[in-house]
Amino acid sequence: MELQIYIDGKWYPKSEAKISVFDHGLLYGDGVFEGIRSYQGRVFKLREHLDRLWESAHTIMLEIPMSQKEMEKAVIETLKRNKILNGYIRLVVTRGVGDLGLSPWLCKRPTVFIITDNIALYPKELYQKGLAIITVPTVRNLPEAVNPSIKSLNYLNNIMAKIEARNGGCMEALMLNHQGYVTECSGDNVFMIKRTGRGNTVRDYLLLTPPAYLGALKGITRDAIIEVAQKIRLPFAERTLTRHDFYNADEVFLTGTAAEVIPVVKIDGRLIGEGNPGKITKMLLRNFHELTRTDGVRYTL
Ligand code: PXG
Repeated sequence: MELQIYIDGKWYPKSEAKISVFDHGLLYGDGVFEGIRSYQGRVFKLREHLDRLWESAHTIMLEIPMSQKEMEKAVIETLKRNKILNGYIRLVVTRGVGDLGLSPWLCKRPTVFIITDNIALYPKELYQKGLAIITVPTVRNLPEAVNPSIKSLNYLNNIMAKIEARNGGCMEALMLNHQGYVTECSGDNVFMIKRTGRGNTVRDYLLLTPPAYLGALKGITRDAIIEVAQKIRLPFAERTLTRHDFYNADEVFLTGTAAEVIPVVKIDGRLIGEGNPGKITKMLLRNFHELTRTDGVRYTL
């Protein structure tokens, strides 16, 4: 059976799931979206994703034409129709169909669509060996322009970064803000760990990540990792961090819905720690997986 896609209250087979060329989501990138995971029939942090979607929409003055409860039902129904227990969910709300001018108020009704699919996991060896990343020339969008905390359909800033990383032989880009401080990667948040004591217990380490206001998305996985750190009593702080701080970290990792937690072992040619995924990163990943088994909105097929 073909994948069934939700568009504005109805489901269509993938080959017939189409949006107008006059939709401002396409013409101007005028819209917002979310990427969500489900694990064993639990939609991980669904409420948090919906809150973020509603916040993004509120900032761009886009009124989502349904309630959060209705959206939750539509997501779960789409998963059920596709018989997906472990999957990826892409939720998109565009300004809708308008004319060839920018004017969003001429768009009559926002378009809502939901794609659920089986998740394309990253290769296992990435998690075992770790990733090499590279700082790219394109800086992260200024918070004073289009705030990176808005998960908008305008992803060119990140796509430029992704291209530059690939040109430099890496899969992911480390993005700085206009002042040169580390913000995040093209599709993931970034964390570092610094040993502060002898290293016998987690209390001897400090988990650090840049504050979102420097120019990062407030990642749901980022929040989940902070939650896990608190649970295992790993000290944590948000801090303004430079590339120098990251080069000299003991461990570095990325977080995102698709990637979960990916260890970083090289940045701009500098080895991080011993050049292998670190023990605190592994501990966080184990605890994160535990959280995905217990958290989230449940459904059955
Ligand atoms: N930063 C940015 C810029 C993102 O787009 C994250 C951080 C991580 O946020 P979450 O909430 O997922 O922990 C994201 C989200 C992809 C892809 O195909 C990645 C994202 C979104 C859409 C597609 O790699 N990452």
